[in-house]
Amino acid sequence: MKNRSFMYQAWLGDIENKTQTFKVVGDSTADFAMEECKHGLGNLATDNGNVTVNLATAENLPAEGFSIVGKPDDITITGGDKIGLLYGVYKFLALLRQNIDTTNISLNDKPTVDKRILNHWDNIDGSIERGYAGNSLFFRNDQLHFDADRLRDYARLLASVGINQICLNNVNVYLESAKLITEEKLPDLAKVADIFRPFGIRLIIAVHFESPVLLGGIKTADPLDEKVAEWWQNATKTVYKYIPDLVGFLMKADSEFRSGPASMGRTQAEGARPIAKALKPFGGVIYWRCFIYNCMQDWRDTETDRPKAAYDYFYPLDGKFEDNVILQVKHGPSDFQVREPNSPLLGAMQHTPQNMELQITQEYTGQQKDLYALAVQWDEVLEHPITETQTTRDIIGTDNKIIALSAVANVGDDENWTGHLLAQANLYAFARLAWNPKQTPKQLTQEWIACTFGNNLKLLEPLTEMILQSRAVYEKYNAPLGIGWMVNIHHHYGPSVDGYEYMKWGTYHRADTKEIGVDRTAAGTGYTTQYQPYVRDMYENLTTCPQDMLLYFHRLPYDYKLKEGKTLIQHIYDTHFEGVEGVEEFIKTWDSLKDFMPQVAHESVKERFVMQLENAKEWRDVVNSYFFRKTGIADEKGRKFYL
Ligand code: GCW
Repeated sequence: MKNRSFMYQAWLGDIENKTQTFKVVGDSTADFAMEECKHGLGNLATDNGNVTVNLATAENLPAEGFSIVGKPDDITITGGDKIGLLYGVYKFLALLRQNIDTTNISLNDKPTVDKRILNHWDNIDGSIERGYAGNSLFFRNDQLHFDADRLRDYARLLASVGINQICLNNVNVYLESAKLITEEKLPDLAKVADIFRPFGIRLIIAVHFESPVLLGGIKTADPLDEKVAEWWQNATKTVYKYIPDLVGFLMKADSEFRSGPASMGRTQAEGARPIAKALKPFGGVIYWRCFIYNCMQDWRDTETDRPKAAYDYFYPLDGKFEDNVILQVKHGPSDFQVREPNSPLLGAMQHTPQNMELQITQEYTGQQKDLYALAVQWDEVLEHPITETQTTRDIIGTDNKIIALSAVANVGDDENWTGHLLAQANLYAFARLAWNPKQTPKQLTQEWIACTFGNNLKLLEPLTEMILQSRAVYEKYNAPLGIGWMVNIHHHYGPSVDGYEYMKWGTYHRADTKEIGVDRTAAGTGYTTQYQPYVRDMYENLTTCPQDMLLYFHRLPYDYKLKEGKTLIQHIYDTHFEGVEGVEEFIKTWDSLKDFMPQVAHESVKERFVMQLENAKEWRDVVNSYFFRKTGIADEKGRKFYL
């Protein structure tokens, strides 16, 4: 069972501590925290343990915050409230897991952001949109369907890293999932809420804009129609009867064939209003997604530029939303690509709170077959400037512009939760960043490794290094210099340079025999002008535009000389060879780590690396051959291209 529990429990697995046993005691507020503490300690928790663990709450600490004070024979964990205490307990267990001495320890912690959210894209039939780790933990055959024990483990896993809100159903809501806000499905949904509640995790429900029509039989979903407003009020009342602590709703409207206010000639602010008003008496919020663009573009149309869309739609509406509407903005203006700038909408609005959306599930980043350290990418997202003196990280926090962080989950019912065992590090990193966005990718990666595999330096150092490099390696064999896409259509795994080039989704690289890239400067599509002056100028200017985003902002000839003196085309050839070599190195490193973990863990990751190597080679060969044929420019190193 040890191996299974290793895979299943992830970083909350068994603690081996040879010198200490623990007697857990607590005041009346500590009941659940005590249970969790004993559960985490396993055999080390006994009635006559040599270290006493005292659990209590105290009003002088902030909500969700905690302190841990250690003495040789006793540890006192105090929470600002029950949940803070629970977080303190998990922190203590994590310290033990990492073999960190808790004698004489003294620490205080509290979250920077009070809305730390996971969005599942689970369909009610049990499948998962962009899911790479099995089927849904929550749904089957148009019903809620779950293993309560496993859900409790999942709740524990999430609470142990501080997640406190979760949306179970996909933002693409269809008829059956629309019914989650009706009496037909609410009793079962309430059971899930009951499982998550003691862990401090509250539910969000993704809703359908046309609900009044689909579920209420009303002729229109026009947000200005009184019957529509009344319908939302009644529906919301019913929902809160079953789940009184529901966070609120999540809406994807007017996006990728989902209906919304625009189709009725209304603005997004008008569209959100009746729903926001219905939620208000219950303290509920609505997360309103900003992922809106024209997905019916003609590739010959060079005026329309997809990255401009969200800003164009939403910026003029600043101040027009109800105060319980939180705009959910994807971090980049494209769509979770390997490399893109931050959305100019982030931080631009003065009167409208925002929720920055990240994607943990690896849709464009290797689909949990390829290793990809999202923490590295997110660090860049957080460092992205808003002005000369302010970064995105600076505007995150409960009293700031970005008041919430959310991410699309990478979890399914696979034994190890995430398909690729090492992809757990991404889930871990997101949650810890939502708790404290100041943590570095290295800290987060090391912590996850130490919690999962132990802190033997012979494992910790090479594995940390490998994980941290994985983003760069993946990027090398993918679409070059920030141009994005070039993936197989629909499923988005593997290369197809022209896959989306002539389709309607607005994602064009526009490569011809001479040039590649999109001119998004003021002289081009004008996208750069959506940024504040400092950022606009940085991207506008070829010499200050970060090299890895050159083709996102500029259209350049293949013989354009990059900073290091290489031509653009040679850079493409070289990086694609280097990417494959990087994966070969990973495999060597991984092979050398065999003795530091259960066989089952080692083998499962090895299988993924074999797939990754195939993928990297295919990218190398397809991309290099494509550009060689298109340009006729030979590789300076005379290497053979496969195709
Ligand atoms: O680009 C798309 C993804 C869709 C997803 C959408 C979104 C849930 O390919 O699968 O739909 O983004 O974020 O709404």
